[in-house]
Amino acid sequence: MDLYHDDIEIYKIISKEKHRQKYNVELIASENFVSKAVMQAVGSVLTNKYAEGYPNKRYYGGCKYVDQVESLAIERLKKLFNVKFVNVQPHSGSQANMAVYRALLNHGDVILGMDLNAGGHLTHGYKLSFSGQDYKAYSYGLNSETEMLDYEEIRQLALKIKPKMIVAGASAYPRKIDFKKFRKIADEVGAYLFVDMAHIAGLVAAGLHQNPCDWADVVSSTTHKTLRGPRGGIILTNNEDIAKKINKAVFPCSQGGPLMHIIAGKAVCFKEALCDEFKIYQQQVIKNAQALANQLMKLGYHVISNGTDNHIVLVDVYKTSNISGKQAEQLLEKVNITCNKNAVVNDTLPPMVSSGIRLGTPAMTTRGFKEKDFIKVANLIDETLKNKRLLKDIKKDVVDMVKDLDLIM
Ligand code: DSN
Repeated sequence: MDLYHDDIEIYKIISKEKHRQKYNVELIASENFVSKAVMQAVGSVLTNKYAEGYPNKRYYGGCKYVDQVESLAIERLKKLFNVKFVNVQPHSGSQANMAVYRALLNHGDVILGMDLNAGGHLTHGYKLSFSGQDYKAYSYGLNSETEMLDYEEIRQLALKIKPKMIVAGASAYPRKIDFKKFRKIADEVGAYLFVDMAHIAGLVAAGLHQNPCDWADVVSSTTHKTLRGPRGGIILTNNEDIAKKINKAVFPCSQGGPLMHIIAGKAVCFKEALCDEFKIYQQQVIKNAQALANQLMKLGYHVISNGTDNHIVLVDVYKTSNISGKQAEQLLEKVNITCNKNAVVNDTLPPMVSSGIRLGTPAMTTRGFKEKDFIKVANLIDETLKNKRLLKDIKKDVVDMVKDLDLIM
């Protein structure tokens, strides 16, 4: 039997989602399109297998092949980021981060991470996340003039609050992060440095951004953003003691059986990321983001920090066209451009409304977009937000840009 005959309802919904993905310009900065090989691995019989434990130390029989899969994933990941110890089992980025906290902190310890509204992540100390509830969390923001990280301000805050862990990394920050400077601050206050590189992992793997594994005590990531693998998490470190604690914090502390089909997909993704083509892809991701940012600035938009060094373009639409991020997201969805509302520095609107939109180039670069396409996308965004043409005519232009492109499925 197959899905069509077994469950026509789910089959039809998946078909609609496939159609949506094919005919939309996908600008969600944390999304991407995986290769057929990754898709085959995650849709394989490995989903049937229980394998609690680690390779050659399992709580189940019949693990000889999944041991090979996980060992390959581990070896490839170590090579990709030039690091000594890794864990490929976290089901997601948030679970990876939870394991890092559990491994290195006690309840109530002080942590210092980037404010969610400034571009940080829920798990970097937000009050509604376990990270803000189980630990005493403080946050740093951005310099309101440069709209970039201010390392001296972070240092002063760290000296004052004396965190046990400093968290670096972001979900909506368009600039390079200087992990070496974070290391210096962490050393000065005697804190662990934990880097969550989820957004930029692909850029790091391609050698285009600093490798946080060279500076941090521990690094986490997801595998599905710029890295272009299946949805999931990973943890990396060069410290053997920390590696042992991390392994225990993942299993049995916070997870049971690993998702072996996803781990196989991760292994395929790491192999792809080790190839030369991956570097060319990541270079194009950055060039495309810069083309998009420059064109939006030419059109009069306030792009946070006046540009980008990575895959993200953060635009203050409220300042430019007096519509909220929420309205912009909804309008753009009507013309088949998908993005998300996002808070900007010192946002005056509530988070569910926001002044900004976050745009990302990884997904459409995978589908073959180059700089000229992103200039066109900027123009279409502008026409939509400023109501310059009928939405149905703009939508037709958007669909024309994507209808002949492959969706790797
Ligand atoms: N929610 C993800 C993002 O969109 O950036 C981060 O986990």
